[in-house]
Parts: sequence; structure tokens; C-alpha cells
Amino acid sequence: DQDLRSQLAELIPEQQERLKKLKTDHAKTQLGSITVDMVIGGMRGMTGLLWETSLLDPEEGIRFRGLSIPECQNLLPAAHPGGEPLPEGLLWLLLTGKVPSKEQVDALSKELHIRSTVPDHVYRAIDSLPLSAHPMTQFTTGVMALQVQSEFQKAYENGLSKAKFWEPTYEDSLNLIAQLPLVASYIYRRLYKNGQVIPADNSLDYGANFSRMLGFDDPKMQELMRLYVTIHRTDFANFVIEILLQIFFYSDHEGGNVSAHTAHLVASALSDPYLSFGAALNGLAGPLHGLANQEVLLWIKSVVDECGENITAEQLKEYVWKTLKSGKVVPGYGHGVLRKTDPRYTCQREFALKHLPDDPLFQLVSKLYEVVPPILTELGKVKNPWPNVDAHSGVLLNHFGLTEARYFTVLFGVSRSIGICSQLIWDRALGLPLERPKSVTMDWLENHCKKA
Ligand code: FCX
Repeated sequence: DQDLRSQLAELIPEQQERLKKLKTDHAKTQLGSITVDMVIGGMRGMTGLLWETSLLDPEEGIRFRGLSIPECQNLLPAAHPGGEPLPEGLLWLLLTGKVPSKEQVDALSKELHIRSTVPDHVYRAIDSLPLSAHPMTQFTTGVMALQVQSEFQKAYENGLSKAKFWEPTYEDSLNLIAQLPLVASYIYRRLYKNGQVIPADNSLDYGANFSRMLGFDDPKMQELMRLYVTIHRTDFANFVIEILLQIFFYSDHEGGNVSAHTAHLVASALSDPYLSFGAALNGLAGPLHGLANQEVLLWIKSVVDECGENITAEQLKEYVWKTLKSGKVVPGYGHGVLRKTDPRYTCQREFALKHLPDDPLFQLVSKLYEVVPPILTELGKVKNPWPNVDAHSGVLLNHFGLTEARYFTVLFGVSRSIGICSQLIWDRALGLPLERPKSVTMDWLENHCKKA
């Protein structure tokens, strides 16, 4: 069996040929027309990026290399039968377009362990920030501190030829993916567990090890959780791992969303994967994007604080209207491209229905699913009144003891590295150029429209 890098090396020439053929045969084929509303409307609906790893259908949701989420759940190797796919398998799929065998995934797990040593200065850089710094700020700081080890940067300085750019990009990407769970869990333990860091266990796969470093296989923690989690202690760690694994379905959502697009744009200047991914994280930290999952749990808790857990549908409607009238968005609802319930939401809902149907916050999330869409539709301007991934994840994490909402986006950031880095490797392998769209002024638009 080939390892990931050799498989990639084999695939690259044929994909380069494919792109060359597209360029020579179809360079001037029209892809739709650009209208003024697209230019002033955040380029919504304007096809303008090449992104190989996934494609988003407005009705159906995301497909990773052609596979829907349920198909990934069926086809990709899991830690145990019927469990969620392992992130290593998703990485393999996104990078190569092929479903890996369990042996290939296990080998990749080992490879990631070998790459996972985080230099000490990274922790010191994080420690220099006040504890009050947002976890995403600490995370980006950690990623920027990791950048000093960039192989791409070194190779570029030494005059590496363009045909080989993908190689150090691959090295940086895998090192980054391997090291992120250590940095992320360090931040969690620093902020919420008195800085008691739990070392990695290299016998575990990526997700299980991450969960362990966060503290979820600590028997004491599990005992505490058992006060209200009515599952066997041995099952507890597995449940948390399954939820963390579900978060890896967030790894890629085609190329135009803020974090993916940012990484792709920054990398087009030949900035290395650390610089590009760090930039992506800063976009992910915005409340209309990745921070929304923090916002959802905080908002749900504010509902409970004001109205109690047994809130009626009428009270909930009132609360939603109050939020809207105060000029805020309802977090976790709406989407730039999707026009139906996010399949990632559906998959988390199914998990909750099976494992925590009586959790009061889950019941509130369910009620919101009935109450919010008609209200957003009534507003008349919202293009998608349905929930996105962020509407659900926080309540699942909260149920199993990861209650610190401000930390949630960091978990999603770790997951995002897998999609973003996979595409960055292909950006360099395909020799994609500097990104540089044309911008215009209002004067220009007005003059143009007068003539049109
Ligand atoms: N609550 C209130 N108003 C909403 C709304 C919501 N959940 N969703 C959209 N709208 C409003 C917009 O603010 C906009 O109002 P305006 O014309 O007065 O500026 C109008 O409806 C049209 O927006 P629309 O075209 O439907 O949506 P956009 O593509 O502009 O924006 C986001 C998409 C996701 C930013 C928007 O739906 C939103 O703010 N949702 C809440 C935050 C959220 O959940 N973000 C996470 C999204 C996602 F999963 C991710 O990227 O991580």
C-alpha cells in the first residue's frame, strides 16, 4: 500500500494535465454574467474560484470529493463499527479523492504522531497572552509561532523551483495538522483547567488523542459528568470522541466561505500554510462565520436565563423577535449558499435524538427548529431561514462537559485545517496563480450603468 505522499505524487501529473486541457480548450467559455448586485453584494452567486476538495449544493449541502456526509459515514474507516469516520480518513479523501483503507488511515495516524512535536516557544508565546485573551486569539498566536518551522519558507528562500512547491507545502500542512490538537488542547487546559496539561498518547488515533488531551478520558471528569449523563463511564469518552469526530465534517465547505477563501487568497501570494491558515483562523473568529457556534450556545443560555428551561413556543417566538428587533441576527440560522437545513445540523440532531433526547438545551434547540424558520421567512429578506451547523454543535459539547462556549470555535479551527491544507497543497501542485480580482468604485459603476 502506498503512503499518502506517494499517492499524491502519482496523482499530481494527471491533474495538472486536466487543468491544462481546461485552459487550452475552454479558456473563453462563459460561466454566467456578473451583475452589479454581485459586485456590491459580497460576490454572492459569482463563480470565481477553483476548489477541488469539496462542492456545496444549495439544496443538498456539502459533498467531500463527491461524497455526501452519510456516504462518508458509510465508506470512510471509523475507530469502531458504525462510529463516525476518523479525521485521518477524511484528510486522505480530501487530498486524493480516494477512500482509504483502514490500514492506510492507521499509517497516517502514526505519521501524524511522528510530526506532532510542538516547539516550546509556541507554548511560551501563548503564555505571554493574558488569560482574558479570546481562545481564538491564543490559537492564532500559537499557529503564528509554529510558522518559524515552515519548510516552504526555507525552501523558497533557497530557490526551490515552482514544480516542487507542493512538496514543502505538503510537509508544512501535515506538520500543522498534526500539531494543532496539541496547541488547541493546551489553550483549553490553560484557560479552564488551571494549566494542567495532559500529554498526548501516541497509541491513539487523531480524534481520540485530541479528546484525551482536552481531558475527556480523565476518570475524575467522567465521574463528575455522570451526575447528569446517564451513560456508562466506559462509554463516556467514546461519546465525546464521536462528537469531536462529527466536528470534522466542518473541515471543508467549498472554497468561497470566509476562512477557506482567506487561506486560498493569502497562499496565492506564496505565503506558507502557517501564514495562510493563521489568516483563515482570523476570519473564522468572526461572529457571522465560525464564532457563530459560540454565539449560539451563549444565546441559548440567555434564553434559559430569562425564561427558564421549560419555555413555551410562544415565549420563544417572543424572544426571537426581541433579538431581531434589537438589530441582532439569530445565530446558527441562515447561510450564504445553502438553502435547506445543513446536513451537518441533521447529523448532529440525529446523534442528539439517539443519545441525549432529554437534555433540556437539546429540547430547546429542537423547539427553535420549529419556531425560527417561520419568523425569518416572515422577515422577507432572509434567503435561507434554516439552521446551519453552528445551531447544534454547542449543545452537544455542553452536554458532555465542554461547556466553555468561547472555546468552541477553536475546535472548528482544528477541523478546518484538514480541508484548507488539502486544498493549499493542490493550489501549489496545480500552480494556481496569484489571486487578484478587479475592483471598481461607485463612480465607475454609475458611469458603466448609464452606458449599459
Ligand atoms: N438572523 C437575522 N437576520 C438574518 C439572518 C439571521 N440568522 N440570516 C440572514 N439575515 C439577514 C441578513 O443580515 C441580511 O439583512 P440586511 O439585508 O438587513 O443586511 C438579509 O437577511 C439577507 O441575508 P442573506 O442573503 O439571507 O444572508 P447572507 O448570505 O448575507 O449571510 C449569514 C449569511 C450566515 C452571514 C447570515 O445568515 C447570518 O448572519 N446568520 C447568523 C450567523 C450564523 O449563523 N453564521 C454561521 C454561518 C455558517 F454556518 C458559517 O459560515 O459558519
